[in-house]
Amino acid sequence: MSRLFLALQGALLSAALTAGASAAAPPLLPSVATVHIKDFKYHPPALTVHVGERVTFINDDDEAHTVTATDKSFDSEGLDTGGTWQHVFTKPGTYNYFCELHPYMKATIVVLPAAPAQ
Ligand SMILES: [Cu+2]
Repeated sequence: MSRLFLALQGALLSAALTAGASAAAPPLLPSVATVHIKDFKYHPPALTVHVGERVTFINDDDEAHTVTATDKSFDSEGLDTGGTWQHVFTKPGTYNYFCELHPYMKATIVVLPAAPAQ
């Protein structure tokens, strides 16, 4: 095998690896709850977590959706089919959120103060 051929092969391989890496979804971190978006609804529509806890959102619909706080404190931006987004809640409160693409889609997350250490 010529030196040129080997160099070309290496370049192609690294290009393929780079393309694969950018196409893959980021790995999900551990979370206390998962909200599924299905049939233009958030499931569950009401959820309670504690400060510092992470929530996962998964779009199971064929349509794109967003997870957007009415107070704009968080925004997933567009999630395609199978798209995931994770958010850690850092302040207690009641967070109403909706889908920017379908504003009639609404749900709530209540964030309680951090759970006491066990
Ligand atoms: Cu939507």
